Amino acid sequence: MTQRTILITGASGEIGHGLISRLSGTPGVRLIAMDLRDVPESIQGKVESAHQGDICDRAFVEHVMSLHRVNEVMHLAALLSTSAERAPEQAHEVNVQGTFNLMRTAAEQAQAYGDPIRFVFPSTIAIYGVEPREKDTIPPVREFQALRPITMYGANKLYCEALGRYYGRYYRSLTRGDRRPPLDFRCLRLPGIISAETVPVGGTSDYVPEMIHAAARGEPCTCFVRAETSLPWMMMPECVDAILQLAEAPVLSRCVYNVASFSATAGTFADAVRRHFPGAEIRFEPNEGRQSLVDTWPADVDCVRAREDWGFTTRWTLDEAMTEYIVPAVRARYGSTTPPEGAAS
Ligand code: AKB
Repeated sequence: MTQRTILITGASGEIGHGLISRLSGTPGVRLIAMDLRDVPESIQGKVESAHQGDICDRAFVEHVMSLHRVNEVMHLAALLSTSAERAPEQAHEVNVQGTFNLMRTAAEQAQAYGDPIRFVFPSTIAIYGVEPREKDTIPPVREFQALRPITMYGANKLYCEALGRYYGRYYRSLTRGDRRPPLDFRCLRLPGIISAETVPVGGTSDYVPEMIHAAARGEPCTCFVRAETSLPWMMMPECVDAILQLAEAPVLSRCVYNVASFSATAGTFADAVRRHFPGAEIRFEPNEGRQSLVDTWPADVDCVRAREDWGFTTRWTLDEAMTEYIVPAVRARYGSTTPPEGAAS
């Protein structure tokens, strides 16, 4: 059986939780977790080894990678868009220098062992910069269009996509000869992600998960964007599916892919939340700063490439996601007593 030794950075974050829960116990898969924070016990029990440290510290990254002879990296650690806008220089350190440390170390290790390392990198819709006045009228954005991010986070991710393409395709092209490039780089541009299990921190698409979790806890919620604000979305299980589908796909001719399940406005989500949690108090009080970031992110993205090249599929529409995933899971989590939609009283 092929042995996959997967290093997961940002293991204590939202996607890290989802990925580790899904991969843990898979035959032939060894999981190595890395995070700046303490890796919680719930995760430690699911991985072979957990390391607390900073991806900006190159010696730490080298130590962990050489200790385990990693052959796959899923690099999730990053400062998200709102956090990055509040501390742009620190974001650059983590999002660019940290990513460079990982790619460079992985490339060196790949060369030492003569085997490319697969490097899976979640990018984001924040790498796009559409004209706000055209946002709702242009067709779903394709991978090569509107690459004009206005945030530090978007700029960092777009540059790291280019860095990954370099290590995966063009590394030392003048002197490499017949040797393969050291990384097998694969990147997905994620939309807003909604998890029923965890609440995001530091993102600008956090307004939807915030309203869902607040409603399930019976707390009021103030949405920081206008009700008509539209973005592409996907549920956490679909995000984990997509990362694994991409990681497990055979050789690919391209390395960057849009993925999303559906597009919806904040108001549509608020209506859906109110249907399932009739007492939900959701008010719209746009924060002009955060609104201006989201206004440059596309209302929808074109996912044809991902569907054609590696069979990307989604599970749910918004209504199905609420009924089949979000509502049962958040009710189980918070023990909400609000009757489900349509239930007899
Ligand atoms: C954020 O809001 O920063 C992220 C993203 C869209 O990449 N969720």
